[in-house]
Amino acid sequence: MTIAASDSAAGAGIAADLKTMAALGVYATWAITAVTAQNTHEFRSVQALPASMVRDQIEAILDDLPVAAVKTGMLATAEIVSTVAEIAAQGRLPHLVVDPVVLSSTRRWVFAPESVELFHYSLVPMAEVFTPNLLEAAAFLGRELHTLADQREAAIELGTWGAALTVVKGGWAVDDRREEAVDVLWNGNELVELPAPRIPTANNHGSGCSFAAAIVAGLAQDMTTLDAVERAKSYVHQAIAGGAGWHLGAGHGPLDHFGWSAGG
Ligand code: PXL
Repeated sequence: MTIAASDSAAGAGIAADLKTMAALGVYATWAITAVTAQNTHEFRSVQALPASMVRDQIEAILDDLPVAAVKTGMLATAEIVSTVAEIAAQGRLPHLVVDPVVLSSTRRWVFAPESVELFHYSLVPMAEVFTPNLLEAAAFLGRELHTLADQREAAIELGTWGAALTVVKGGWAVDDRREEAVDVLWNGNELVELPAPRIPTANNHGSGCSFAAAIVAGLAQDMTTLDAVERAKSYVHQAIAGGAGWHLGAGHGPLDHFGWSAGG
């Protein structure tokens, strides 16, 4: 299940989640938190649903379907964050992956500022995996992150928020590793770095959503957390490579979700 918002251009949000989960062989359900009006270069408006409607969707799914893993994406209001955290605290959201959607790839703020505390103290402690990108990590920590060393420190500090595994994604490059996208993983004990060559393309809209959705798919398939993250990295790398030459819209186009193969 994904708890996230719709993107009218179908590059990010629930569309990215559904395509990713379908490509990796799991059945996706969703609870929609908000509707956004956007295309590949403009984020025009957003309308959140009432938190009670988000709760209704989540409970309708949980009361009927065998939910194996859950992802959160854009949780448009503080009320929605606290509703989701409350359901998680009841132990009803297995293998929870929290992708903190703070900024879209068009750099527009899509996060309720008062949600930061709720994330820190209520939602992230329930998470198996927490996946901020560099900009989100910087926003959460209140300082800029410029180097791979900064990124490592950020993973360790955000790890204290309580997720079993914290992944600070390297899609927004640090200054000293421009040619690679290095994801830094911290499990409270050791740091693991997953590098991938950076693909020169503007078609990266929805890459963060797709990464978290791919992790959820792996957890639903009983993979270990590390295996699920490694496969997600490979999946997103291939999906970006597959769509790199596409010309869809004037801005950040989508990924190719369906060209993936397990062998690379
Ligand atoms: O990529 C983050 C994201 C998540 N969810 C929705 C979005 C975006 C970015 O634009 O629109 C709905």
